[in-house]
Amino acid sequence: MAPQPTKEDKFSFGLWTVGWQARDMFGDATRPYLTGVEAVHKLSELGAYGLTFHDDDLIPPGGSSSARQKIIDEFTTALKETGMVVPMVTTNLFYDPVFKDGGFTSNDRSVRRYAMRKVMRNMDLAAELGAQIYVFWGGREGSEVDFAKDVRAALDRYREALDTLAQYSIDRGYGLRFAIEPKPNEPRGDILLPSIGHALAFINELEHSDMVGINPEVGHEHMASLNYTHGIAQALWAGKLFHIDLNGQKGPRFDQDLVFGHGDLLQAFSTVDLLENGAPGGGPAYDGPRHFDYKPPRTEDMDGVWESARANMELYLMLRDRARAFRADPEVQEALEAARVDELSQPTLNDGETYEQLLADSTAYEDYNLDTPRTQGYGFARLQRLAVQHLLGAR
Ligand SMILES: [Mn+2]
Repeated sequence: MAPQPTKEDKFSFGLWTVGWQARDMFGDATRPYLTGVEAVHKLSELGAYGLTFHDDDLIPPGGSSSARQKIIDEFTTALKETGMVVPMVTTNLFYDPVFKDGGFTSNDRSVRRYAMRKVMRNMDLAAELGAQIYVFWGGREGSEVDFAKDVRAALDRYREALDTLAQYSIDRGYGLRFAIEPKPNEPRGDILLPSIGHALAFINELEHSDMVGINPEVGHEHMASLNYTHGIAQALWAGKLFHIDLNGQKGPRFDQDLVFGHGDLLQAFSTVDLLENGAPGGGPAYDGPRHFDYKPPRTEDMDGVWESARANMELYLMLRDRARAFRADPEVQEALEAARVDELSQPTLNDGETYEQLLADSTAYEDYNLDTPRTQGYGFARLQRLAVQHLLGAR
């Protein structure tokens, strides 16, 4: 029997995921429009605790302010009725043709000013709904023509926008924390802040860097052939894993947004193991929302959409169970010890040891017997075999 999600598991979905009408580059919508209210009720029934949205998913752009208010009121009522929350909100700075050269980094200054206003307006709503995280995915921030984009100036403008918006959140007492979502390409030929590492380096240059972290997406890192588990581990190491986008991707190709784990299942296992058991000494290393940013397959009707939403949560919970069993297995513990995984936590120098003392230690170099480390096995193969046995329920 597959595990059942509950609100304590903190699963959240983007309204643009289950609400995706499956319009793609080559074909029209295959599914009806889904309102925020319907998504809240259905996801709550399925065991999710939160719904996230872009400004334009919840409120179709171009409507009157009374129409906008009506949608917000009905949405708020649905949240109250179900106990669902809005942990994160984000802005659509990519769909409207005005953003064809980006929002914060468009060469056209007036577009940049409009983009900042659009974000501020939606930050007001985010705060009103109690969101704690505000995500920035700069899908149009980039170029196809290297000569057309002064990347250093673009990064200056990106920084200016985030510094200004951070100040806005502080001054209004919104308490939002920002999370940058890296992606290497698509829709732009090349996107700025293409990987977790680029984003982390950028954050260090911000005025309010303490309130800015990242929102790494599985598929985006895999599109760049990078290891997602390693990426979020580095974000955790830097104290910057503010939010997470779980989905699946089959290697470097177009952004597939598959169900979580429906790409690299073994790496999804190590991701869940890190999130759930990766704190120093064990236990969850991350306590934020387990957010799914995926696309239900275009072949599906609404029943299939909810089936795929279930699949995300169910897979996460199955992997969480497997990861707990893996960690509790005495043979795995023995294999971890044999692989000297813990030894890496031991500082390389002795307590208080200086490089002078290291230089004076002949056992570290002059008398070091290289034969032993050259010929020893590390036992990692056994660990991987045990991991796969647990993943497939053979143990
Ligand atoms: Mn994606």
